[in-house]
Amino acid sequence: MPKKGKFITLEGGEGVGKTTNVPFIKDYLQSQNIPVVITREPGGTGLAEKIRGLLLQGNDEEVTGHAEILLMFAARAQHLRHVIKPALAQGQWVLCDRFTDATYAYQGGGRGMPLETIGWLENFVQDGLRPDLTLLLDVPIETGMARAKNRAGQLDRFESEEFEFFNRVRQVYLDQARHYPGRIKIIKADQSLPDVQKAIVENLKPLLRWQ
Ligand code: Z5A
Repeated sequence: MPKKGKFITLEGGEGVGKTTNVPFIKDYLQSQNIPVVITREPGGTGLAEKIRGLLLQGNDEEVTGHAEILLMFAARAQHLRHVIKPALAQGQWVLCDRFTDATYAYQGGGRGMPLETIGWLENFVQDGLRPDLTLLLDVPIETGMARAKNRAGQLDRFESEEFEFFNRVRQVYLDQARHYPGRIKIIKADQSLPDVQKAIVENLKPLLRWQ
C-alpha cells in the first residue's frame, strides 16, 4: 500500500510530557483540517496491547533482553500491519506516542542491546517505513523522574529503573537526533507547557507545507 499520510512520532525519556502533548498535537492538526489517528507503542492493537501488559508489569520470571526486544518488535509488527500502514495508505496522519527510536534508546542504550541488531530488526519488521517527523521531548533526567514520581499510581517495570539507566536512554535519544537531524527535532521540554507547545507547532509547520 503506498503511503499518503504523514507519520509523526513523539519520543523522550521518563515524564518528559508526551502523554500531556498528544491531545494538543491532535487538536492542532485537526484545526488544520488534517485527519489524524492517535496511537501508541508498545500497543495500538488488541494483541499489541496485551504484549504491552506483559512488558510493563513485573514478572516472577526475569524477562531477558532478547525476549524484551522481540516482544517490542512483535507488537510493532501487529501495529504496523493493522493500524499504521492502513491509516497512512488512506491519507490519514498517524501520531504515535513512542516508536522505534524508543527501542534504540531503551533496549539499546538502557539494556545494552547492540544497535546493529536493532537496525536489523527495524529493517525486517518495518520494510522501509520510517517516521516523517519525530518530536523528541528532552528534559534533564532529574526533572523527568520527579515528574513521573509525582503522578498517581505504581511505577511500571521500566519506570522502576535507576538514574544511570535513564541517562543512557537519554544519550542514545540525543545521538539518534544528531544522526537524523532532518527527521528528529529536539524540543526543550523543561520550559512552561505553552512554550513547549509553541516549539511543537514550529516543528509541525514545515510538514504541513509539504502535504
Ligand atoms: N519502551 C521500550 O522500552 N521500547 C520501545 O520500543 C517502546 C517503549 C516503544 C512505556 O512507555 C514504556 O515502554 C516506556 C519505555 C518502554 N517506559 N518508560 N519509562 P509510556 O510512553 O507508556 O510510558 P512513559 O515513558 O513512562 O511515559 P510517561 O512517564 O507517562 O511520560 P510522559 O507521557 O512523557 O509524561 P506525561 O505523563 O505527559 O507528564 C508527566 C508529568 O509531568 C505530568 O504530571 C504532567 O502534567 C507534567 N508535565 C508535562 N509537561 C510539563 C511541563 N512542560 N512543565 C511541567 N510539568 C509538566
